[in-house]
Amino acid sequence: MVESMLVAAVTRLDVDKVLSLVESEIAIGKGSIEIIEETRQGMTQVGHLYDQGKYFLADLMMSAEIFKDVISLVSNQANSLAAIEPSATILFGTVKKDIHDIGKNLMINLLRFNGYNVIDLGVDVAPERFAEGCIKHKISIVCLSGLITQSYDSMRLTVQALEKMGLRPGVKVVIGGLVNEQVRQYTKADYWVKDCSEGVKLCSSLFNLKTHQEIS
Ligand code: B12
Repeated sequence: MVESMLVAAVTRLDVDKVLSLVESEIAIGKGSIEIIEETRQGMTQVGHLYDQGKYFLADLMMSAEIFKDVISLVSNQANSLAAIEPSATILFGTVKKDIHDIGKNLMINLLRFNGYNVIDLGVDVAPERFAEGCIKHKISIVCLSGLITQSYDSMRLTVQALEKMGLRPGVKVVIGGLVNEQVRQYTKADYWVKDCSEGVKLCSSLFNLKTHQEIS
């Protein structure tokens, strides 16, 4: 697969190039989800370079700043579309020991844009807080985000906390971030998703609602 110019510019942490590419992509009508996904692919490359010792923590932080700039450019575009009235409530948080929140915040914004009421518990959220939140807000879908290896144990403990409180199977658990089917099985979550577009579709099918793209 040929890497897009945007993916390459994010990988190089070339902020000026990234912003000019995003502006031209918006101008030619490229969808915001596509732009966000390409930016995310670039950040994945940044992660690999960090893993190989070619990039440092400051570079990870730089990639996070670039991502925020991209989001503010594409959200100007998205805000021009009419939002839908909130319909169903989802509880969302980054699990204990993990502080990555860019994907979580993005996913929450997209869910809100698609008409959901989302309660954001923040980052480093303990399993009991998810369980308490489910009871307090009568939740049927909990979304857990996690990007580091330790987050898998936190996700598993969160599912166990829901079980202990007698909340399963009424509460469905969706995991996202750096996860896959193996992680889903380990954590005993109900679903895993690879990106935000899958995430919105999944929540819509769980609530049996249409996504914004389908409606407009
Ligand atoms: C930016 C970044 C940081 C920033 C985070 C800033 C912030 N406010 O979030 C900072 C610099 C703080 C950071 C810190 C650390 N990081 Co970091 N970080 C990254 C990086 C480069 C990008 C992550 C990101 O934001 N991507 C963009 C977003 C949009 O993508 P996303 O999170 O995947 O989310 C998308 C989907 O997954 C989905 N989604 C996400 N969550 C959910 C949840 C649900 C329910 C749903 C439906 C969907 C969904 O929606 C999003 C859009 O599609 C990744 C590399 C990578 N491969 O991801 C490393 C990475 C995650 N970090 C890593 C590491 C090691 C660390 C540190 C331990 C480094 C250190 N030595 O201190 C610390 C961890 C601190 C902690 N306790 O959490 C490793 C983790 C390796 C591992 N397996 O454990 C990675 C993979 C880098 C690598 N080595 O390749 N990091």
